[in-house]
Amino acid sequence: MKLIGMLDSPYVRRVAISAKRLGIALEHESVSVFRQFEHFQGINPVVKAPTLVLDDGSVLMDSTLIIDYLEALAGPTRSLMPNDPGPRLHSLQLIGLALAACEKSVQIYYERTLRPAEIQHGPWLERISGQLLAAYGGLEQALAKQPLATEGSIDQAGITIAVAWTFTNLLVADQVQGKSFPQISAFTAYAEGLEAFLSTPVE
Ligand SMILES: N[C@@H](CCC(=O)N[C@@H](CS)C(=O)NCC(=O)O)C(=O)O
Repeated sequence: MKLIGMLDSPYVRRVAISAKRLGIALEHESVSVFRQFEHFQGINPVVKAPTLVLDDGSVLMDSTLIIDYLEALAGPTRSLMPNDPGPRLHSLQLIGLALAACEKSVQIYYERTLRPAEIQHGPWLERISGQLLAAYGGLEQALAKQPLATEGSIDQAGITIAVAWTFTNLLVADQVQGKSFPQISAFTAYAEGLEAFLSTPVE
């Protein structure tokens, strides 16, 4: 199976890291959705990263759906998600916040880099900046109340939070200040030191 997309995408990176933690080997082809649009289109006409190309040539897109499929391949003993409904709901809530933070970071970046400066829309930027801070604020509170496990382990919520925070700090660092989010910063520093993260660097 081949994972298509660049590791500067938090969605691609969370799939690549999850696959490693699930013990699933993926080939990786780093294709840019912008600079290599036509090549990407040949693989997936919708041009969304990540795209997973299966061994029979069929295609699956969206990081959460790809991870769901990888989880099914890996089986329940290797799962990165808690099984019981209560802890699972908590994990899903954290993942939802982290994915919203990724989405808002991407929107801010696209607004700044893809739209000509003279037609950038201030109220829209203000709205998505507020949403980004709300997502990280929710995560910070949740981690302060119930820290994520460390000591060598990491689950899907942890992977997605750390990937999101690294991404936001690379792309739109001015939007967030580490000192306002000490729990998220400390957890990300821990996660980025794990082998699965170190061997999956942002391109
Ligand atoms: N919900 C999707 C979001 C994927 C996404 O937006 N990827 C970006 C790259 S970071 C992309 O494909 N951008 C190109 C486009 O949307 O045209 C997921 O989780 O995979």
